[in-house]
Amino acid sequence: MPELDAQQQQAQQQINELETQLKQWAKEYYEQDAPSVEDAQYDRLYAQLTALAEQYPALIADDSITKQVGGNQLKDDLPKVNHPVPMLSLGDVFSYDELDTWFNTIQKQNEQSLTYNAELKIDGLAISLIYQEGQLVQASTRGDGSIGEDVTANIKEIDDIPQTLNEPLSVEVRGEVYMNKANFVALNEQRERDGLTTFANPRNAAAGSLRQLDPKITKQRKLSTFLYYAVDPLNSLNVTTQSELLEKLAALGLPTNPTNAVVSDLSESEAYIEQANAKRDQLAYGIDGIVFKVNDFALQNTLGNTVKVPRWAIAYKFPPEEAETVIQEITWTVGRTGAVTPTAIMDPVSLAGTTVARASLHNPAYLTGKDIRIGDTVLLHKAGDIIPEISEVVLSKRPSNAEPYPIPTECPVCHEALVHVDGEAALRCINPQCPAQIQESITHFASRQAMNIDGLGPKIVEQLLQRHLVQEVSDLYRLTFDDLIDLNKFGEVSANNLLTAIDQSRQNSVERLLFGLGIRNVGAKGAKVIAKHFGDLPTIAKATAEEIASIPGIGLVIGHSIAQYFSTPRAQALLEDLAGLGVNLAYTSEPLNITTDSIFNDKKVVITGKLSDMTRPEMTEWLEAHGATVANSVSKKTDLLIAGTDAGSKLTKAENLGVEIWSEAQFRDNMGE
Ligand code: 1X8
Repeated sequence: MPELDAQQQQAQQQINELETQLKQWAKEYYEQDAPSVEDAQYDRLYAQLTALAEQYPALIADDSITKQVGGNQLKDDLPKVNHPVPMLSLGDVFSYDELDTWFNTIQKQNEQSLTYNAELKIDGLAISLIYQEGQLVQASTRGDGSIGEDVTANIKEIDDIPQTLNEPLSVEVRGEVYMNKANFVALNEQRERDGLTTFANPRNAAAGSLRQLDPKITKQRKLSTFLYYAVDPLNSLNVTTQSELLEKLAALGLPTNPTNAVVSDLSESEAYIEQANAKRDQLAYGIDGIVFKVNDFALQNTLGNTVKVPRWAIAYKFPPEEAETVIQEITWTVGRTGAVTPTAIMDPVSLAGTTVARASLHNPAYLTGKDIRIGDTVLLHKAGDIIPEISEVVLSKRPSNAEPYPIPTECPVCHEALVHVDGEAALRCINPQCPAQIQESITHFASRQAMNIDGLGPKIVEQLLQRHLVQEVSDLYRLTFDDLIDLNKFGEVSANNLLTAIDQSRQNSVERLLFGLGIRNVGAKGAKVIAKHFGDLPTIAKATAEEIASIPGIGLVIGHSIAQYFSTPRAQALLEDLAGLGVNLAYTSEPLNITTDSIFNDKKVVITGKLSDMTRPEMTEWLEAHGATVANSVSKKTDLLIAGTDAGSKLTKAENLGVEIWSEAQFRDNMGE
């Protein structure tokens, strides 16, 4: 290769950087169905790269992302199918000027004036359906354009795709499978509750729901479809234009999008775009642009395709819906597990149909990564058209006195020092007396597997705390009839019932109390083994970590947790207090064999993602203590994947293999089982 001059060298470096970034994003988008950036940002960088490629073609490598068809990577596990007629992507334009240029290029190649069919560009994933003599025989994804994935079984679970056409025709039709906005929001809410990673947008949710091995999942996810293309429509369906094709597809019983129009010039196209954009927020599904297609199929054939895209169609991409606003404040809330999370409070601004004044900043690393400061002007977008998120800080508008935001060192509620547990994104308040957590710990104390105090749920605990009737679990044993009768919705009967339930819990065998104290890593079963071994709580409280860990099935992690807990004056005082209140501190239950009794016994478990309740070594130790084998990679033999936040390829693989997947919260819930 000849020497590059300084300018070429600079261009080469820029090209390399763009290629690396774009390939990373493409991998996240196509392979993992989990993009880390908005489409618009990808498009922006991609446009920079194609501009450089035009200027310096010699600097573009053969494996450049600009030379790859489709771009989709294939998942290993789904069977492959060939697309004899490649499934192409679309060229795109981002302004009316560029659209006009495209119209002119097409017009130049033709004598007569022509028309275009304008259609909505659906935010979904491309599929191909093959019908033989009217029967659906194969369904596949685009894949890399030439080879896709066989998703026939999954597609059959999509309600609006008919297994049989209204006529016994043989035809390959193509279109878009998508998830409507309401289902997308509901799915993400459910996944959040389950502690699973959420999908970035409806397209990824649709892809994740279709590109996996279990048709039952596809069925649950409630996907929908619009079809808009047929292979060789002149012969297979006897239609001559795109607008006729859409009518024919509908007549065959296939789902088509009703919003399409024939246009003949730029001004009609602009009108269609404006109309579509105006009703975009009211549509049940996400769209990200408008597709214009030369309407006449004979003309389409004359124009043909480039390697990557058809010459007879173009996608006009909507400018990203963005709004600018100013950060007023960053607030911090203490969650159930003590995780302290930041929220940006902003000047209210209208964005994609709603007024937005808050956006989650997820965790301190996110906040510092984006270097968001109070007074900063930021660009907001809605992830998946729905969830407000900060795209970027407008640095040119940063006030000169804006300081980097100091990550709090104290809990906003109790002012104790916050900790950053190794390997965790979350910042945590570990003060057991933090009011935000006391409510949780008292509720836990009363729960069925702990002290089993019937009728003492979170709502009542909240009232007891608000009225300062209870500050510590031992205070429950000081409650009187007069305290309770004043609570909301309490009468004589409920007050007496609760008092009786509290009183009865005094007699519990001590493993319930040991579990109920909420010591980290101590589950109901572990508590029972330890209680049985030592006989009573005062003896446990004096035991060293090593002594506790010497019990079969109990490791050092649990040993240290317990020893540390009882080393504090507060725990010592609590113990004395409870004893004085007549709470039983002795073991009175029947024996129990932990390891073989555990549901984790003989199970192959893999841990992935960021954990917040315990560290990975702690979880591993606990699992091993309960008879499980903890492995590093997911395979068909894996029984269970425990996925923290930001889980990546292991989660995808487990989903594909149908391996049982638990969130960290589900794991915690089962530690006592
Ligand atoms: C992609 C899409 C097309 C249409 C709608 N939504 C899409 N995502 C359409 O033609 N109505 S065409 C297309 C493609 O060719 N890659």
